[in-house]
Amino acid sequence: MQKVCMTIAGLDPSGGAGIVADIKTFRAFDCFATVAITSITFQNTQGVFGAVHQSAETVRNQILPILDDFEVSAVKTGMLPTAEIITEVGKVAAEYSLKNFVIDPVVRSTSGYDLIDDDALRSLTMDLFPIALIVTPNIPEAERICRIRIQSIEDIKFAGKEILKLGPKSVLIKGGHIPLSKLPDDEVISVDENDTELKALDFLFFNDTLTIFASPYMRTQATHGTGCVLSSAITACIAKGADLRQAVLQAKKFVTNAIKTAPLMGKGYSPINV
Ligand code: PXL
Repeated sequence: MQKVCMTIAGLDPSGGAGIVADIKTFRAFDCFATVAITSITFQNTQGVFGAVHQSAETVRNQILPILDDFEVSAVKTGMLPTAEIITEVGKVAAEYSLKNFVIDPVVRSTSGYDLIDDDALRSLTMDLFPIALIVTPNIPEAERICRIRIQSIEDIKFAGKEILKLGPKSVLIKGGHIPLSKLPDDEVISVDENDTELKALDFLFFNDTLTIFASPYMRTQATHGTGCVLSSAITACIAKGADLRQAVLQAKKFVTNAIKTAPLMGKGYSPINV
């Protein structure tokens, strides 16, 4: 039986990120995709030019009929632009005892557009992080959440522990923004056998253990949607019963391959190949 996943996220009409990327990813993992749109953004591979956000009510009204009807095995959130939407998602999650809750704390687009205001970020960390199975910030997001600069593996370890204190069961800090040539001493799981010098390292903090996932660092313009695809791949794997480490490993393999095989499209950051 196909598992049902839900994404609560923004619409990127150009198809590279947001709910379109999530739907394609759920499908690639043989899950059934359901969605609630939080915002309609205006963008292409070159930039984000604006957005019209939904209200708390319209987000709730999209989600409830689905939860009343389907057994939803896992839920992910992407762009949650306002505090009122976040509070509402928290209420719905409590009312329906939503489990397997994956939070991609989307803060800014690849091209540098702020997708969430400060009030919303506060509400995200206070109201939603405590119910998350996993939170998946990249380096700039972890910096904004912890209000620190991250320049080393020590900084990443500090940030991981700080974010864990906000209440999620686990944290995955995606290190792709700082290519590293030297691997740390901790356990490292290699995602690709064709290892290169530079690594993109992702750091999973879970159950008092740090697991580091290494993949070759790829210099490419094809990065649009990587965060959305990774978190929805994790969501799908969790829905299908994988444990957290397995889910992250499979999701990371999927994203690495999607970056590697992406055809260059548009004039800016190409969508990855889902
Ligand atoms: O990749 C972050 C992201 C998430 N969701 C939506 C987006 C973007 C980046 O542009 O547009 C809707």
